[in-house]
Amino acid sequence: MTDTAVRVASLHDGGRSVEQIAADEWAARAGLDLTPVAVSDLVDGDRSLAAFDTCWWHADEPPELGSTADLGGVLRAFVRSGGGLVLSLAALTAVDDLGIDPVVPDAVGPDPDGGPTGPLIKAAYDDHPLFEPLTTRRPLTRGDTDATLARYDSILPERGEVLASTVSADHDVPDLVTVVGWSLGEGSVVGLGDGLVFAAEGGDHDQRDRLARAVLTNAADSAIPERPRTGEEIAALRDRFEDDPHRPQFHLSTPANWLNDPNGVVQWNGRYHVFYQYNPGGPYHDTIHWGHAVSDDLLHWEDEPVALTPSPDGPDRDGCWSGCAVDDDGTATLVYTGGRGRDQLPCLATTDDPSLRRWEKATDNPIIEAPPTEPDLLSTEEWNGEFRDHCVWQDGGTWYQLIGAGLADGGGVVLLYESPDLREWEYCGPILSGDRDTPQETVWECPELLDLGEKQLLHVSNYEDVVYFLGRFDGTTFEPERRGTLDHGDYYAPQSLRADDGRLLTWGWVPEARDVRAQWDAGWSGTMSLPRELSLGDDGRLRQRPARELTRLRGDRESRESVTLDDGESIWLDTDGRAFELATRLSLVDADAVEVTLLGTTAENERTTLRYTRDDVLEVDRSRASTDPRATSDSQHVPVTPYDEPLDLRVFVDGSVVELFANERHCLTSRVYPTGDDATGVGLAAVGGRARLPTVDAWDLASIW
Ligand code: DQQ
Repeated sequence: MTDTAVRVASLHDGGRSVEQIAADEWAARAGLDLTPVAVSDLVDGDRSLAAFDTCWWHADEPPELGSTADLGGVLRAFVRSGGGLVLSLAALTAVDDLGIDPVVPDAVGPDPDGGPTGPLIKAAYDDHPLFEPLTTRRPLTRGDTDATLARYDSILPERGEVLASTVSADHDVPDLVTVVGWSLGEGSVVGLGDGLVFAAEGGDHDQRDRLARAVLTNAADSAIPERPRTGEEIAALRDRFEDDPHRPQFHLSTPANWLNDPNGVVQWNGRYHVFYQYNPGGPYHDTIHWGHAVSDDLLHWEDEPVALTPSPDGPDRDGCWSGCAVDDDGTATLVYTGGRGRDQLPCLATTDDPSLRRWEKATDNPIIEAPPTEPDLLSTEEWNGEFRDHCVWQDGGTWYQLIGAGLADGGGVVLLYESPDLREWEYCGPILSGDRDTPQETVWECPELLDLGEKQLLHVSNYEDVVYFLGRFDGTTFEPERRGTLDHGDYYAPQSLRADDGRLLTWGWVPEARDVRAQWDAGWSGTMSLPRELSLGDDGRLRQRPARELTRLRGDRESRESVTLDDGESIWLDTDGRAFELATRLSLVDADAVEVTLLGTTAENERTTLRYTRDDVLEVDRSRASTDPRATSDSQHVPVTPYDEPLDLRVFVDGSVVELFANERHCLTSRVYPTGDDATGVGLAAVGGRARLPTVDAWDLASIW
């Protein structure tokens, strides 16, 4: 349809404001066929929308529906029969009253920061007809205004699909959602709570005009993608990233948008379930739901529907944060942190659905009303008390729960509770505190206590690292004997399950190491580590191995035996690709270092270097890993077994993930983002002397999707 063939009804409730007059005048200048229509005429039945393609409600103050409550029925019928409804600025606040979405924007009012600003369009939608005429994904369409704007800040619409967030001057504000679409019958509703202002100075009018024209002329015809609900619909999101070389192929990853901590990991009726912190709104951390994936063999995963969604009236309104799953006498039960305003409190959900898809939240959530008063917990501008994340187990009929927290005078702490029934909890006190020498405001997040037989392992995530303590838990306190770091790279908030065969299997969140803008443009953020088997070695130290099942992903193999490299000598393997495993045993002999090049380009302008040095350090040198300035380039290090012993190295390279295991003890997971199509080279070199590599094996690894 051409612009002039589109008939637009411009809705007014009473007199027209300066902004509405400016909008109508703009439409006339732009040559749109626009007719003012009074709400009262529509409701009284004097007027019909049948002659229109699009109905535009542009309101710089929130509409008061009151006596015009029937308007919802009229507008919904119009959309269902193929019309397009555009709700701009404060008109977006009417979605609840109009029966379009029960969740209304929570950031309503003039922009406290002023312009210039505009929609930050999701990468998946920048060629959608609503945005296609724009020349950038970040158009600064609006200048300064005191009109009332309507945006979703700490919540998301329940039914609508997020199409755009906010760009402000030169930075992205992904958590301020401004453009939402709803598909209703044959038609669509588009809400633009910000971005279109006609009576104000400033802003890029060319981009604004393109946006307004595209939305008004295409709202009726543009299929708005439904918010994905079923496992199949969620899985279909993965298709968008088929050509993304940074996308992992054999790591459990988010279908799209955002993933952080693993949650509720459990083997239930034989199947492995991994839930995870998920934001369906986009690739940024906010409005956290629980995503869900399931596997029969620990290798191949299927996407499941979102398991937990914040309840608009519940204590988890702002997010369902991390938690765990337990078996309560046959009933699968989740204990998680609900966030609302400045409170974060424990909540519970149960299911009798064997697929663990449908969960019912306890009606008396939160199950603990407030953090304890002793010790004095850290409060921040954001939180009344830093008090979250749960590790729950049962022993002799009593339930125990650990919760992570921060101390007001610095350091992290793990708090213990007990309960007869998972609902009534009694506070017992801290089992361990520490890290007082780290900067104030440290919280020990995601504590987990694991029984390794002779010893127990307690790990906490302290904003920087996953610190573990090996020692003994006597039921009241944890006595640490040894401290270490679970993984020295990009790895956080791990969680474990006890498999039916007795193994302890752990996954950690592998965050991105590129900036917010790059994550937005990628359309996805975050992946899980490989599943790892944790155990205690004969030497009383922690062992971490990639789960044994992973060898089943191995395909074509390249092997070299008894490789000796002289000083300065290097060899290149034939292996190329971005999803492979490299396993080698190496001895320094008299070399200062052995270097393993990964993801190297032929021009050598990009390469990631693993460097094993005589100082007993394994380094991941990212200084030349990528020419993209948005990627982190610092080096990461892990101390390893002394150099006079051979080092057994298993390295898993998967798109942008490099996950390495040294001597089944030391782990380092790294993120790198080479840009070259030919960044697939794998090489080995000795530096400062001779090195020996008795075995070198490389396998292509199959995709798990
Ligand atoms: N992530 C969750 C919190 C937890 C943090 C929020 C750790 O529950 O403390 O997404 O990454």
